[in-house]
Amino acid sequence: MSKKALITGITGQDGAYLAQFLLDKGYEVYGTYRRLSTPNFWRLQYLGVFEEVNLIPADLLDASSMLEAIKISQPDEVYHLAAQSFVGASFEQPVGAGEITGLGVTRILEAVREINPNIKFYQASSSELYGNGSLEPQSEATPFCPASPYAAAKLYGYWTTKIYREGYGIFACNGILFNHESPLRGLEFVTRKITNAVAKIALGLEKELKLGNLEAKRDWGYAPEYVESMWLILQQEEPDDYVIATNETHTVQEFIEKAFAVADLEWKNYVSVNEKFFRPLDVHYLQGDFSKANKMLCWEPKVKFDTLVEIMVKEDLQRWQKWLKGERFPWDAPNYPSENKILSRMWRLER
Ligand code: NAP
Ligand code: F7E
Repeated sequence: MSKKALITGITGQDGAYLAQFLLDKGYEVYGTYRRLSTPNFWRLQYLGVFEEVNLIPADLLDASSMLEAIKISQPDEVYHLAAQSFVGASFEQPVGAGEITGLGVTRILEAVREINPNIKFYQASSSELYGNGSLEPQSEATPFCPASPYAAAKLYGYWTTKIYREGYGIFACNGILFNHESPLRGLEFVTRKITNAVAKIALGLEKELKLGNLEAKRDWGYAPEYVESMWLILQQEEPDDYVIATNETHTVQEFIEKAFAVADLEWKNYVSVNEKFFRPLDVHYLQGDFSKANKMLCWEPKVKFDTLVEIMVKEDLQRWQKWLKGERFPWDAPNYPSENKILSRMWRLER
């Protein structure tokens, strides 16, 4: 009999890639989605897996819907990926960050404990846990020092996962994943914001790109490779926590330089800095030491920085070219007026 997996947040970047990965492994895949005024299944459709997954309506704010999701799917493995995942927005809605990204973990773990404590549980922990606490590459042993409401909520989720492992004997694991990107990345994250803008500028659809802190350093990997690590983590004999990263670090400016170069454009002619895109606090340096994952899971990243940027720019260019020729396909960008245009219409209190 095939194994069953429940993915919370199946409509997101990682959820869609993980669904595809598990289907390829022969799993029966269930996923939670939340009701939105405009349904958001484009990633599952883009990967051609929408017809193969089983969808369960659920919201992390509603414990009864989490319980229902576990009852319906009766999974062997739960991959808890749903969260309010945008760090910037967590400063605007800090209580929501705690409720959804933090307490949401307890809601689903309680459902697991009540219905079947033998279910294996993966928690989507994050390199944001490290904040600005270390000037050395971060490993499982590096102390956490969160620098946003998002990171504080993820720290709560991280510890809750360990507590359910040690206190209740649940096979519960943290994947401490560093930034991972792809053509399915949300448009407000800096990488996709850049690659989508580069494509539009190259095709004469846009003239400029406004960004915030260009000096922040991130360890950027390729999302399809990172979802494999989630599965590997749950296939081990013992539950444990693992850093997943590339061990390379690059500034936002380096990403911009490379992305514009892929389209034969000079970035300085188009990019400006706008303070609206700065956060009250930012994480300055992330570089992950994935040696434990390499040793225990035999996992290593293959797609590195230059290739990642090329994949993303080329796919965004291709999509806009097809669009201009009149082709229609599931995709987020055409309905997005650009963040700058949204921000120019947005009211908020001065911080
Ligand atoms: P994403 O694309 O933003 O997807 C997040 C998912 O969570 C979406 O399916 C979203 O649904 C769902 N969601 C949001 N609020 C919810 C709620 N109240 N109830 C139920 N579902 C809700 O994020 P991602 O990049 O795939 O990341 C997956 C997970 O890994 C997240 O927990 C993120 O914090 C964590 N993480 C990501 C990275 C990274 O670099 N990508 C690194 C470390 C950790 P909608 O589609 O309806 O919005
Ligand atoms: O920002 C800077 C920004 O929003 C990266 C999430 O998946 O990874 C992600 O969080 C850096 C920051 O990702 C703009 O200030 C400059 O220093 O793409 P980001 P993030 O905050 O690193 C972690 C691991 C997660 O867990 C999260 O879920 O880029 N930056 N200018 C900008 N960032 C954005 N978004 N927009 C700008 O205009």
